[in-house]
Formats: sequence, C-alpha cells, structure tokens
Amino acid sequence: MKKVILSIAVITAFGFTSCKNETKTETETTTTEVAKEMAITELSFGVRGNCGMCKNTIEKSVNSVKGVTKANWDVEKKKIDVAFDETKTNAMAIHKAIAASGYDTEKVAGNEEAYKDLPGCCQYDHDMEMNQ
Ligand SMILES: [Cu+2]
Repeated sequence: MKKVILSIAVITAFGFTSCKNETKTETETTTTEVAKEMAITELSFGVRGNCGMCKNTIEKSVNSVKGVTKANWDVEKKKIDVAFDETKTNAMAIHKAIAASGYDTEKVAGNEEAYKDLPGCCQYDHDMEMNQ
C-alpha cells in the first residue's frame, strides 16, 4: 500500500513539473511576437500649384492614402513634405494620389480631367518650376 501511494506522489510531481515548463515556453513565444515596429519614412518632392485652395486639395489627396502620417505643401517652394508608414504604403502611391487630384508631381503628371475641374485660380502653369 505504501508503495502505491509513493508512486502516485512521484507521478503527480512529474506532472506538475512538465505543466510548468509548457506554460513558460508559451509565455516566451508570445513576448517575441509582440515586438513589431512601425517604419516611418519622411520625404520631400516637387508638386505644382498656385494657392491656398491648391494646398487643401493636394494635402487632402495625400492624407487619403492609408499609412500617411504627415502632409504639408509649401505654396512658395512648390514642394510637399510627407511622412508615411513604409509597411502600409510607398512614395509612388502618394505621387499617384496627387496626380489623380489634378496636380503635377516630379514623377507623375496630373490627371487632365481633374485639372479641368479645378477652379480657374488653381489651374497652374504646367511649365512652372517645382521644388524651388
Ligand atoms: Cu489653387
């Protein structure tokens, strides 16, 4: 009878130990998975435009791109400063969004239909110097 009790005690002890080990391993795995970082990239490039209304339209089009965290177009320099999460979007997607709203960027020409729909004061000169 004593032998039986002893072996039960030994089995229980082993059971406890293996249980504890499993829990520890799981915790370590979870901690590793949480460690992910955002990759914010800042960029400036030329965009043609005339006035404050252009600024609104250009910045609105950039902010509509998912992953963009900053958009600031300079009316004097004809240049935009943007910041975006590299894991969600890229520079070309931002150039294309601006072009779709009717404005020329250094890399993509503005959509002509959208340009025609811009208010008269916003129909900038296509030969205008960018990134001054
Ligand atoms: Cu304008």
